[in-house]
Amino acid sequence: MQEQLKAIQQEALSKVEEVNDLKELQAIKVAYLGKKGSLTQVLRGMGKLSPEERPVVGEIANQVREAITTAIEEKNTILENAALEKQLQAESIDVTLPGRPVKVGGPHLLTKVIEEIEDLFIGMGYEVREGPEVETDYYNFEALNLPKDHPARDMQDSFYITNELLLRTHTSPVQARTMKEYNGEKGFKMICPGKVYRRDTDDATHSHQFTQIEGLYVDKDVKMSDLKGVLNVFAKRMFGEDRKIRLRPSFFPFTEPSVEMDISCKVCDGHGCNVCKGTGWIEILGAGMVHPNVLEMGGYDPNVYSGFAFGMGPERIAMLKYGVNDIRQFYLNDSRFLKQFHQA
Ligand code: 2U9
Repeated sequence: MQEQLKAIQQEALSKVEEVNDLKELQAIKVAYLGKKGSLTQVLRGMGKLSPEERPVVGEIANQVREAITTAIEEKNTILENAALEKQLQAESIDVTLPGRPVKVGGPHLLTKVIEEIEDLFIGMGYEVREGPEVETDYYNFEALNLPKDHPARDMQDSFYITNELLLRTHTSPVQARTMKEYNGEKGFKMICPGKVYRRDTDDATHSHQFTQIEGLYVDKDVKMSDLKGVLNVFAKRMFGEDRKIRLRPSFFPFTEPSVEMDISCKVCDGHGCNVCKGTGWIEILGAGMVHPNVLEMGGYDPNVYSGFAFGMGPERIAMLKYGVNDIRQFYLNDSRFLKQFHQA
């Protein structure tokens, strides 16, 4: 049995020497020292030994167990350190390496222009209102003097959801809702920015979804000159103190009289160029005095109250101000296009 014990020790130590994997090392431990281990097996035979032999063999058996246990623990430490070192290597960060560029975003050009216009009117005492994009036919059309069979409805080809619900074609319904809310009790000034939808084929100047900012000022004795004054301030603040404005007669079902406002062309300073198609003027927005029918439907007595309204397309203003020649660029989310305006 002593030879057996020596052989087991030899065999175990050489296996421990060769092994390079913690799991395999664990398996060796079980194979030799475990309940069914070969050393344990031999020791079960000690009962058959003579009383003289037992302490000798017992001592050798303990030495063998000690030697195998120690060798396994030392090898375990070596393999664990090697595994840690390997992990540290794998996880080591070369701090001298350049960092990954963190792409910093920025406000979308349209957001910037809309906020610029909002700040301008907030500065003139206007409140900013928002409203539902899924609108009723009443507030999108009827309340704006566009009864069911009115031809102008076709001008605003619409995405109907049901006979009574559609994607709003302008933000005017929000003004109509606000009038209803104040219900002729008091005057107010508001602007309403937001997305609107028209069944249009997208091209460089048209998009089925675009934004609008409309405004409304209702009070006693609001005059056309008030409108002209506000539009003049708007034009100069948005496009430069040197710009001149011009109001041309126009028509909208919800305003009477109606005008379109032009600003003098920056490129040719009004002398005529291809940007202003030789006119020297660039059309910016539409406006007018609120139609008495619209005041009435809003709960305002047109003999007591009057008002002016205006409407503009922020995409158009951004295209003019930043030289963008295709409205679709605003929606393609092409970072090469968008990041140009981060510092603008
Ligand atoms: C109420 C009363 C009157 C809003 C107005 C315009 C003129 C206008 C166009 C601008 C660019 C539409 O997107 S666009 O093509 N809008 O020119 N909008 S007056 O008039 C109102 C609105 C609400 C209760």
